[in-house]
Amino acid sequence: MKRLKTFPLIISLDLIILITLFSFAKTDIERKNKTPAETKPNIIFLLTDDQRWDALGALGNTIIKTPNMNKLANAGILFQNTYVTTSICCVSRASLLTGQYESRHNIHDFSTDLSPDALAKTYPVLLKNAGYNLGFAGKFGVGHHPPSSLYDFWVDTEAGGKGQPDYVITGEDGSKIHDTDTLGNAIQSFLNEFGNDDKPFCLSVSFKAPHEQDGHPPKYIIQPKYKDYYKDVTIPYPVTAAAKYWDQLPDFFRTDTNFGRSRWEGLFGTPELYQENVKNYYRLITGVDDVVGKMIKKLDELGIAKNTIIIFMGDNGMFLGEHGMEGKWYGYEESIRVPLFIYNPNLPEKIKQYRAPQIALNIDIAPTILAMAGVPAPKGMQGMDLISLLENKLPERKDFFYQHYFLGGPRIPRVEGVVTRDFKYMNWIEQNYEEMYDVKHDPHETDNLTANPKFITKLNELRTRYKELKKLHGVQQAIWDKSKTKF
Ligand SMILES: [Ca+2]
Repeated sequence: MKRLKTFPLIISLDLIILITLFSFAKTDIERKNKTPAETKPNIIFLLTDDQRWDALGALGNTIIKTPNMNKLANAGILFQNTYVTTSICCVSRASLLTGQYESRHNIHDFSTDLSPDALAKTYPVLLKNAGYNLGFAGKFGVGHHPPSSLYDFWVDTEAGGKGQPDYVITGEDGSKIHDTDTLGNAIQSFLNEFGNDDKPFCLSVSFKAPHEQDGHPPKYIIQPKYKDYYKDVTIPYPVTAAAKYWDQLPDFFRTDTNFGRSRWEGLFGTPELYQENVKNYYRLITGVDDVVGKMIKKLDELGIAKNTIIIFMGDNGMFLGEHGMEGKWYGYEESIRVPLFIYNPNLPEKIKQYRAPQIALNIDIAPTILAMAGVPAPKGMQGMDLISLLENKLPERKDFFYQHYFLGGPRIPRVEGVVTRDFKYMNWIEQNYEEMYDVKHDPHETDNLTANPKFITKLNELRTRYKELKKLHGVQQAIWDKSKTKF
């Protein structure tokens, strides 16, 4: 009787084990029998908020600790000259999703949603249509009605389109959790649920770090475990923090109403504030770096690291005291340059670990992701597939159009311009005030060359190019006037 009783149990356990083994083996065989070109890669797109290009060890910063990001950056393609076409969260994020300039995606403020048509042509939705599981965690940052229903996994830290998440949220049980920890947990949950599914996945994560918490004054709210990081270091002042560089800016710009100046006052206005707040900005990035480390570990544990592409980028840059400012928006390097690396172990050896000097833009991300997934990019995308660029299948861009219209002067004077690898031309469009810098020899943009007769040919050349690009990508005054009131 005992035997009879236990026999079916043994059989059923064996069966369960066999079925389990078979199903694992089936997935494994299905994937292994395919060539890399047939297997869709998993894609993880990590976006930090306001991380400037050089706030990364791999890009030459000797103070900040970003060991995990460095590891990926050094094993992947590390772009040396990555810019955003508009340096503000909502517009840049819409460009990342759509691969389009502001004038085409029409997101000029924080409250406008992408239309259903525009949404259908964003990289996540196109990947979903191609059979991907879709995940999102963090600050979506475009409009007040983020498209959570299109996703298989959604963790929203901005309370459904509020605009900016709070760094610290109190859970139902009264415990407090930092945004970076929330997103670290979300990544682990997503990978547990979708990491080894039959379908590939695309996970986009948008950290709040290292954006300041808005308020009067704004603050950087760090995870307490990082409070002693950098405490024995003195952060050197940047070259253009000297008062003369703020003083040489035009009168219309040099007001206390200018957001860049008023935030500087509250965050960097004294040497003590400067030390503490730059360190806090670095501490927030180190917090993200730890999340990246845990994510890499998880991908290894799940055995999917070799088929998972990791893209890391900042949504716009940040002045840390340069030209007497804190913030972004304007056309100077610290504001418009961001970090970017693409870790893709399946790329050809020749470009896999390339230090790419070419100009890369936020509008390139969507077409690049789609190309790596073997999904055709819609015609309306204006960016380029960066992998094809590095493989010399596409010509390198010589310049790009920069534009920033939100709010306008005196709070955020409007600016447009042309950026090349060597020179930069900016026009403050409300005043028609021009600036031109030889960024190759004057990387801190200290010497405005517009009145220098030696550079008149270059100035005229860039003025002509500016007019051409403005026709293609400029936004009409009637449109930006409307955005004035819409936060
Ligand atoms: Ca931002």
